[in-house]
Amino acid sequence: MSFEITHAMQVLSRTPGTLRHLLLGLDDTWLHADEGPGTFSPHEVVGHLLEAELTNWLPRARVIRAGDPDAPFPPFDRFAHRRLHAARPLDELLDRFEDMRNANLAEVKTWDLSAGDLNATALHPQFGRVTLRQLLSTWTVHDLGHLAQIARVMAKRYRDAIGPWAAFLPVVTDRPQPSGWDRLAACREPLAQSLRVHVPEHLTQRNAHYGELGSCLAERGGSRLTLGKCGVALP
Ligand code: NI
Repeated sequence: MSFEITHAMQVLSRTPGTLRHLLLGLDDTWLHADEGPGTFSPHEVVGHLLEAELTNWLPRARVIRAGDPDAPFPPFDRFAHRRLHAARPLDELLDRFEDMRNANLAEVKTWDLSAGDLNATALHPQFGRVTLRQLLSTWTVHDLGHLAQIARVMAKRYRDAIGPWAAFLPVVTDRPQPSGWDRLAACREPLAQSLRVHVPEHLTQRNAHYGELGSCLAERGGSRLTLGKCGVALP
């Protein structure tokens, strides 16, 4: 289906309220559940969505709007919420997210986007040229993906409790726990920040030599380290 900005805004404007109704007042055991090391809890998803609202979607859309088709996007750290928002209460994060989302949607409305405007481009650090239409579509799908993730993480808390019904409820078996190497990859950014070292991406790929990553980190932290929140210990 083709992208319509008014239709996208119907979804984007509802996300803060959807999160508020789904999460506010829930016990911490729901809010801080996750799918294993390196994965997001519902509380972390809200912090991540807030951070994306502040530093990803509109800052990047403004780069496209400025008119240079090859201007680079500002970087986005998808783990920044772990540094910035981990200790903040959920109601505060939800309020801030809602305020930022409303402000961002109000700004997009003032642009009165034409089809030509939506075809304007800038440079994504990994994908190269992307259009404003793709960026705004992704903003919408990113919300829906994280809402689905929250529902999945919460459902999995009762995976054992539902007994044989698990066979008919794939939400409790989708996305199995990441493997060791997936965990390393997911932890690369927070790890690099917490240890103040650069961890090259190729060292966290599946085909990397385990000892290479170990020795790279050991230079700074001794012979045995735990990788940030993901809890993978290196020899
Ligand atoms: Ni995300």
